[in-house]
Amino acid sequence: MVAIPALNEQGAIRDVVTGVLATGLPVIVINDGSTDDTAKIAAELPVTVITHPQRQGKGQSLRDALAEARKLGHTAVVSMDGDGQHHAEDLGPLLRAHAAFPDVMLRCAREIGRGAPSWIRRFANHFADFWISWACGQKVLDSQCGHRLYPLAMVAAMNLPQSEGFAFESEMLIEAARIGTPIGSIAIKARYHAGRRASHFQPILDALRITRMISWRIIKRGFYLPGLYRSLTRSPLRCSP
Ligand SMILES: Nc1nc2c(ncn2[C@@H]2O[C@H](COP(=O)(O)OP(=O)(O)O)[C@@H](O)[C@H]2O)c(=O)[nH]1
Ligand SMILES: [Mg+2]
Repeated sequence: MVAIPALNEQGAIRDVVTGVLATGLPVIVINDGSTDDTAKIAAELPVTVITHPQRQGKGQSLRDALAEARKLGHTAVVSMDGDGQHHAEDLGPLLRAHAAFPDVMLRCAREIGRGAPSWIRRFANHFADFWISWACGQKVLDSQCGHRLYPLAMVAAMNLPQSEGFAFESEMLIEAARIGTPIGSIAIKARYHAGRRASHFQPILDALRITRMISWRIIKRGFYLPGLYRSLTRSPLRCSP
């Protein structure tokens, strides 16, 4: 099942959803208190919709999607942004990688034609990758990419992170690694569309939440120096089919 968190995505949600439905996969849209026409558009499409009357954040939206997918008996959830940044054409390779590596938590890593729109975003991405890799004890590529595949057996085995907003996705990687899940990626093309709405990522609040969560995780493990060593010396797990 493909989960699409959406906060005010009236401009893109229809195309994103129809692109996924064309692959034959079922879709769940989590409309997180949008104040535009996102709810109306989602209701017109053959998808499951979870509606939050008020914004609860990307973390809660993904937790709801994981719970719903488990209830419906699915074995994995693919998360995909609702703004058109992720493409349905990457779903085939992602699912093939999952068939070959069913126990791996997979992410799409923007490795082909990488070049974030600004140097500050590029720096922030590398900075996040370094700390998250340390906390995971394995090298994690493009840790901030939200196009991922969560095996639900893994989700059932973990203490589901309760962090808010974008920090949830970072903590999922760290908690997955803590219970022994290999973190792998497939290489996808980076796509940045110009002239789109401003990011919902709040540079200070979200970066602070993520930094606080990661530091606490590392401190709790006594600075986890073996993890730092492994993250610096071992190659990342690449699962491209
Ligand atoms: N449900 C929910 N989705 C959110 C929230 N903030 C962002 N998103 C969704 O998460 C995805 C990524 O957000 P975006 O602002 O594009 O972040 P960026 O791509 O990192 O700049 C999009 O599909 C958004 O609609 C939120 O508070 N709640
Ligand atoms: Mg985006």
